[in-house]
This record gives sequence, structure tokens and C-alpha cells, in this order.
Amino acid sequence: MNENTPPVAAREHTVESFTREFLRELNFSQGVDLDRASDNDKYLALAKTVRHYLMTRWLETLRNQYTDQAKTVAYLSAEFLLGPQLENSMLAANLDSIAAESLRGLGIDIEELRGVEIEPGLGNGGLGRLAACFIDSLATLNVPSIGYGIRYEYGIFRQTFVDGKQVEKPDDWLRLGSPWEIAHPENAVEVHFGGHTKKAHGGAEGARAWLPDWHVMAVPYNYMVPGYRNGRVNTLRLWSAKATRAFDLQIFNEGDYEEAVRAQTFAENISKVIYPEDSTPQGKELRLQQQYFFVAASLRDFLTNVLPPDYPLENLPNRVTWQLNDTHPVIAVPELMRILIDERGWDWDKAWGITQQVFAYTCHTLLPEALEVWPTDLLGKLLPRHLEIIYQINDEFVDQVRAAYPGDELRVRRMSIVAEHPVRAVRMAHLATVAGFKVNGVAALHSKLLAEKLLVDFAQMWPEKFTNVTNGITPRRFVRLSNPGLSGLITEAIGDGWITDLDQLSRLEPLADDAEFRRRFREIKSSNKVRLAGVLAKRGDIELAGDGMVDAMVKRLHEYKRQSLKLLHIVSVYEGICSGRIPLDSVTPRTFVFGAKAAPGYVRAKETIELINAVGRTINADASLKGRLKVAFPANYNVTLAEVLIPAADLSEQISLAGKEASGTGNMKFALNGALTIGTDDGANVEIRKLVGDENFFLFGMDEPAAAALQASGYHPDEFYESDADLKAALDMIASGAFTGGDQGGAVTSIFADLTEHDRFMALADFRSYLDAQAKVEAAYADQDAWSRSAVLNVARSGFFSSDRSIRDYLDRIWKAKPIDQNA
Ligand code: Z2T
Repeated sequence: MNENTPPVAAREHTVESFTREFLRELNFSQGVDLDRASDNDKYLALAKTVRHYLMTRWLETLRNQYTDQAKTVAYLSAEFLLGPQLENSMLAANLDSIAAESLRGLGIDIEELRGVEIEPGLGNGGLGRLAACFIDSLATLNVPSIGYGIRYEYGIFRQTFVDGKQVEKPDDWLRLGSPWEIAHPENAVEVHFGGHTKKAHGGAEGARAWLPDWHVMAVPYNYMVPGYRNGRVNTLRLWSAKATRAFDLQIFNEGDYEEAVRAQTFAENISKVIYPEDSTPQGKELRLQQQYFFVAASLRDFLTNVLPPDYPLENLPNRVTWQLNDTHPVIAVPELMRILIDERGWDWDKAWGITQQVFAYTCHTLLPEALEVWPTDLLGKLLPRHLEIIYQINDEFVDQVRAAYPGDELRVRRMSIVAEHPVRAVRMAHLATVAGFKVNGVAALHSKLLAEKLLVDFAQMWPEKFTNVTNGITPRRFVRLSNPGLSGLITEAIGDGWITDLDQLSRLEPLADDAEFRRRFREIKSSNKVRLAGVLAKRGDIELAGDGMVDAMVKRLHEYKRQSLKLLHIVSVYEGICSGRIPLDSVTPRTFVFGAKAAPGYVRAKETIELINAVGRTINADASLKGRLKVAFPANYNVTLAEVLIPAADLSEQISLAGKEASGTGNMKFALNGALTIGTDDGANVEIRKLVGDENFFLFGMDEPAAAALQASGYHPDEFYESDADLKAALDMIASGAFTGGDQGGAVTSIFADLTEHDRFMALADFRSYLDAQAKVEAAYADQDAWSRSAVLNVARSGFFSSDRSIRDYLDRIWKAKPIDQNA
């Protein structure tokens, strides 16, 4: 790029100018005039207009990235769950009111247009959404950074319910075109697969030649990542697979047209669809292809397009940290080694010395079954050279362990990157931990348990490698945009500095004691409930229990998260009403809201959904419970729905078995929007409770040591079933078929049997304590004014959970990179 490129003229921030640009887009991009324009035309024209306003800043940021030579954070993630882009872009560009006024002048309702946008669902849940929050904060904090990921043609499936059962539909999110991306086919990168290796001619000692037998092109699509009104627009670069001309031409020339087309489809499948498992990887070959595909393209892109030509890679650690978002991108480690040794001719030790300084690894789980392991058969077939490199990394590592712990062969076997049983396989978390200069967990408890349990051997060997960075969420999207009412109230009280400095929320503390402030807070909550009710009514005829409590449990469906425990609570209340144990008029009016997708192959999770819907159907049909109890389970929970649900919630359910949820980030969103949490001592709940105070949090259940002890001593869920009459009554009611039209088979038997016989996540053991905590919730909610006080204190004391703070922690503890002073 030419340093003397003149800056592009910025668009004028006026209504007139905006209107002119908008109409121009409508006419010249969409090819329609206003009278004929469909909502989609108008949405696309609006989106492109907004994008044009940010374009100058984007070009400027890119130019600076190239000339400043600053250390860059490259965030490698297989998922970026971005959520809708329009509003966020308008907010960042400070165009929200100008755009609204401009469109109003043209007789267009901007709210309608918002409804047209299909969110890019390029993630499963927490991990993908975290990546999206992080790039928002990186841009807002003025950190030179770039996100690298995959442009899946189909995002996370669209969930529908048929007879209460989950049915997945493809998420064809690109069908109407996406105005937020710019393709750069001219920058496509070749990515190779398969074949074999042989001794290199010449080259360094240990260099090998890789003779791959197929390849695909990785075509980059750039997305803007605007900082909040700070003039920085970073880049998110997502890769799409495209068959090469050579690939199909060769076969075509051999005369086999059909085979040529098939081959093309095969190659382009790589970025076709996201794997829908959250925390339980499937170990499929296509997934490994996806991982190597985006990682190889990203490293190549960084080395050739971000670094200047002939950049001495000895200095790489001064220019980049490649942050590995879980193990999905860990194949980057042998890829960099391959580049340095086989392509650049470095010797092994020099290459390893640099490699060990540029990668850092974030672990997101504590479940052993969630750790990725790739059978060497599969890895060797797809990436033969990488497997050789991994073996050599492991040989040296194992020697190091033996030297540090002579005679401790059990330890060597536990730590080895290559496992021998049940099949020979590469443990990606071990590779990441060996290669990374830092390993972090995502909440204080998680990081502690990582170092004491899951990765204990590594933490003993390299204690200084291990650190914590507690997750966070972006206050721009999850407060400012999604909760305009609360944002207005906060800004009126303390100014708008909180949007980029969330600790300022502490200045709201005194207002918790201000009756008028609490009244207005309640008023906002209740109008947020009206907004939610409108959306739910449209989305599937779902009703709320009047203006009663909104009690929300939204997250992926997983046994460890214990949606089944929530269900037992609901059934217990219903059973109590039916049996007369609980007087109807003593029950707090409440809507239990669920949002949860189950991985398509996760049978127990799907059965749980079926049962929740069955219980919901029964309760919702009971006329005597109208205005008192409702179960709302809208299908297809996603970022768009989160943005209307969370601001309306009074109670946040965070009820995983202690020691299983790495962090949680939904928990933070709820607290920041003034919901109180009922939760276990798990993940980031621990930190939330400490900050908001015990009196503003409903804690229940075993803590991690207690849970581990019970598990170790032999857990017998039937003992809880037999000894707790309410628990037994609830489970028996389910088993009787009361919610399933008398059917006692299928999901009913399966879940009943599992809970009473196995109950891996000890829901039954925590049931009584959970019920007691729910009783406290009801008592507290009866005093609305005191509840609001607690809610306001939750807001005031949750500033810590800004992803801006998380990013500052990464900068200090891991990246050693600095924000750029924009005005310097
Ligand atoms: C995921 O969303 C999470 C962990 C995973 O472990 C995989 C996926 Cl796709 C391999 C979640 C955690 O379950 C959650 O506790 C955490 O808050 C989130 O990642 C972000 O760190």
C-alpha cells in the first residue's frame, strides 16, 4: 500500500447528507426507487449507507496497521457469533439518531428494517459470542488486532419444534445477500491437504518436502469491526472455501465432467456449515479440514499481507500474538513450524524458539470429554507433515518431562501430547499448553481448577504459564443497544462515560436507595417485558404470566447446565398446586422462559427439550393458572432474541453443577441488566456473587469440593429420590405420563431412569437446596421495592464484567501489547 494514498473524504454527519447517500444506494446499488423498494431493498441500502460512513475510518486503520508496525493481536477462532450488525454499526458510527431521522423523513420505519436483518449465526454459544465481544472491545480500546475465522455458508441451525420436539432447519443466512462483507477473491490463499512427505533436497537439517495431493482456495471476506465512536475500524477476516480452477480443470480435461463437479463440491464443503456441538466435539474429518483451512490461510495472510515484505521472522514475537480460542486453531502450531523449517529453511531449535513465543491458549472447559483429540490415522492422512512435526515436538517434550521427573513414567504418559489409548491420538490441549507461552482459563474458579485438576501436571511443571482472564461482555450491545430504557436512565444519572468505562456504574450505588430511581427502574423493566411479550406473541403465540416475574434460563441444552433441575422445580410447583400442598394464591406470578438448542445428535438433550415443552403445554393450557404460571420456550434462541429477553428478566438461572461451567457469560448479561441470579458456586457466578453481595444473589447447592467429594464417595441419586417426598412427587408425576397424554415411554422413561439411576450432574442432590433458594426468591420478590434495590445494586456492581476489562487483562497478562493512542 502506498503511504501517500490520500485519505478518502469522510461522509458528512447530517440528516440531509445521510438521506442523499441512502437514496443513492437505493437507486444505484439496489436498482429501485423508493416507491418500489421492498423492505429488503431498504435494509440493504441503509446498511450500505452506514457502511460507507465507516469506510474512511476502516481504510485509515488499515493504513496505520501497515505503517505503525505495532504489535498486533490475531484472534484465531472457529466461531464468531456476531449477532445483528445494523444497529451496532450505526451506534459505533454515531449515526443512530441521524439515520432514524433521515428515514422518518422518507416515511420509512427503521424498526421494520431492523426486523429484516438475519443475524450471522457463526457460532454455537458462549465461546463464539465471547469472540464477538472481544473484537468489539479490541476495536473500542484501540488495539491493533485482527480476527480470523470461517465464513460458514450455513450458520448454527435454525431450531423449530414439531410436536414439542426439536427439528433442525438449515440457516441460510446469506440468501438475501450480506451487506456487511467484502470479498477479496484476488487475495485468495491456497491451502493444501493430504499426500505424503519426503526428504527435502537441500534445506535445513530436518526439513522435509510435503507433497500434498489436493488443495482448495481460501477466499477472504472482510467485515468491519468498528470501535465505539473512536475512529478505529478493525477487520474480521472470514475465509470461504473455493475449489481451484486447476482442481476441477484437471479432471475436466480427463473428460470426466461429473467427477469434476463432484470434486469442486467436495472442496467447497469445507466452509459449508458450522459443527453444531457446543462443548462436545465430534472428531469428524471435515472439522479438522475446517480447522487447518482457516488457520493455514490466516497465518499465510498475516505473514504476507500484514507484515511488510521480507520481514525478519526472528522478530515475530514483537509483532504478533496468535491467541488460540480453545483448541480449534491449535494446528497453527505445527503449521508455523512447517513454514519456518520447510519453507524458510530454519533449523528446528530456532523455529521452536520463536513458535513458543507467539501462541497463547485459552481453554474454555473443564469437561474431559470436551477436549479435542485427533486420531493420528486421520491427522496423518490429512496433514502428514504436521503429524511428523507433532511427533517431534512430543519427543522433545517427553524428554523434558523425564528430565524434570526422573522415573515418573506415569506422569510422562499422562502428559504426553500423543495418547496411545483407546487409539493413538493427538491431545490438542496438551499441544496448545506445551507450545503456548500462556494458558488461561475464563473465570477465577475455572483457572484454579484447570491448574489443580485438568492440566495439573503442566501447571506443576510451568506454574508461570498459567493465568486467569475472567470473561466479559460488551456493554455496547448488551446494555446500550439492547436496553435503551435502562441506558437512558443510567446516562441521565451519571453521564454516558459508562459505555466505554463500565466501572463508572458504581456511581449508581447511592441511587439504589433513591425511591424515585427505583420506581423508574421498575417502570423500565416492565416496559421491557411488554416489548418481550410482543416479540414472543409474534414468534409462536407465546404468552407471559401477566406482568409477573420473568425467570429466564437461556443457554445451550447440556446435562451439566441442568435444565432438568429447572424442570423439576417447575413440576414441583405444579404438582404442589395440583395436590393442594401449595395454595394457588401463594404462588408468585411468573413466566419460566427457556431458550436452548440441543446438538442434533445429543439424544438426552433433545429429550429434555421435549419434556420441557410437554410440561409447558400442560401448564399453559390450565385455565386456572392463567396470569399465574407460564412456561415460554421460544424456538431458536439466538443473539437477536437475547437482546429482547435479557433486559426483561427479573431472575437469571445459572444452575450448573459446581465445577462444570467454565465461566458463563449470559450470567453477566443478566446481572448488568438488573436481574438477580439464582445460581451455584460455579464459573463466573462466584465472582458475580462476590461483587454484588450475598444479599443480592440466591446461592444454592454443593460447592465444587462438596460435589467432587460426593462423586468420589459413590453417588446414589435414588437415595435422594426416596428420601425427599417433594422430589419423589415431582419425578413420579413426570413418570406417570401426566404431561405426555399418559405416555410413559420415550423421553419420559429415559429421563426418569437417567435421573434416578445415574444423574451424572447430581441434579437430585441439589434439588432441596434449589427449592429452598426458590422460596427465598419468592419471599424477596414479594417486596418489589426491596427487589428493585437489589436489582439496581446488581447493575451498579457489575462493571467488572465488561469485555473491555477482559481485554485489558489479556493485554497486561498475556499479549503485552498496547492500545494505540489515537491522537498521538
Ligand atoms: C463453548 O461455547 C464453551 C466451552 C467450550 O469448550 C466449547 C464451546 Cl463451543 C470446549 C463455553 C463454556 O461452556 C462457557 O462456560 C464459557 O462461558 C464460554 O465458553 C466462553 O468462555
